[in-house]
Amino acid sequence: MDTSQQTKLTIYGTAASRTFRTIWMAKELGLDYRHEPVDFRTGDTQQDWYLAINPNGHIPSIRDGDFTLWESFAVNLYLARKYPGSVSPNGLEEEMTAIQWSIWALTELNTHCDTILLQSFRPTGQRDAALIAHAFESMRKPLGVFEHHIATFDWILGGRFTVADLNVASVIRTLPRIASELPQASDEIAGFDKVSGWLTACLQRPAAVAASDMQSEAYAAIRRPS
Ligand SMILES: N[C@@H](CCC(=O)N[C@@H](CS)C(=O)NCC(=O)O)C(=O)O
Repeated sequence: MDTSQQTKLTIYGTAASRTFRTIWMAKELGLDYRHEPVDFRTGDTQQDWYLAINPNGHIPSIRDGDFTLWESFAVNLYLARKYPGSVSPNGLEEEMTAIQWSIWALTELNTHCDTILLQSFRPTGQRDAALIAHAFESMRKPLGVFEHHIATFDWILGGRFTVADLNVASVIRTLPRIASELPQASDEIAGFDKVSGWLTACLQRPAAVAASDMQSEAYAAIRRPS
C-alpha cells in the first residue's frame, strides 16, 4: 500500500502471543507500523499506561492515529477495511462473511485449541488425557463443516486469500505447531485433507513466514538465559 496515506500505526504486544495475528495482517497489507513490545510474562500488560489502552490487560492492541482497538480479530478486520488491499473483503457481504468465519473460529475452535496448547506445555505425565480427548472431539464437527466449505470454495470468501483465511488459519495453526509435543494434533488435522492443504497454503505466504520468523525469535528470546 501507499504508506504516505497511512496514519501512525502502533502494534502493542509480542509475536510470542496472539499478536502474531496482527503482525501477519500488517505484513499482508504492507503497512508501516511501530511495534511496541508489551508482554504479559513481564507484567507489562498490567501497567497503568497499558491498561489505559486495553483495560483487559491483554495483547494485542493497536493505536492508529487517535484510535485505539483491541481483540485480535477486530483489529485485523479494521486494518483490512482501513487500508484496503488484496486481502480485504470487497463490499458488505464479503465483510460480513469474513466476520462470520472469524467469530466461528473463536467460538467453535479457539477455546479447544487453547486447551490443547496449554496441555502440550505440561510434562507428558501431568497432562489431562480426558480433557485433551474432549477438546479434539469437540473440534471434529466444526472442522468437518470447514472441510466442506474449503472443498467447495478453496478459500473462505472464494477465489482468493483474505483476512477471513488469516483469522481462521491463525487459530487452526495451533494444531501443527504443537505436533512435536502432542503428535495427535497433527493426526487430527491430517484427517481433514482440504483444511490441511488450505492451512499449508496460508502459512506459506511470505507475510505469514515473516510473522512466524518473528514469533520463533520472540520465543527464543524468552527461553534464552538473560
Ligand atoms: N480474545 C483476545 C485474547 C487476548 C489474549 O488473551 N491475549 C493473551 C496473550 S496470547 C494475553 O494477553 N494474556 C495475558 C493475560 O491473560 O494476563 C484476542 O484475541 O485479542
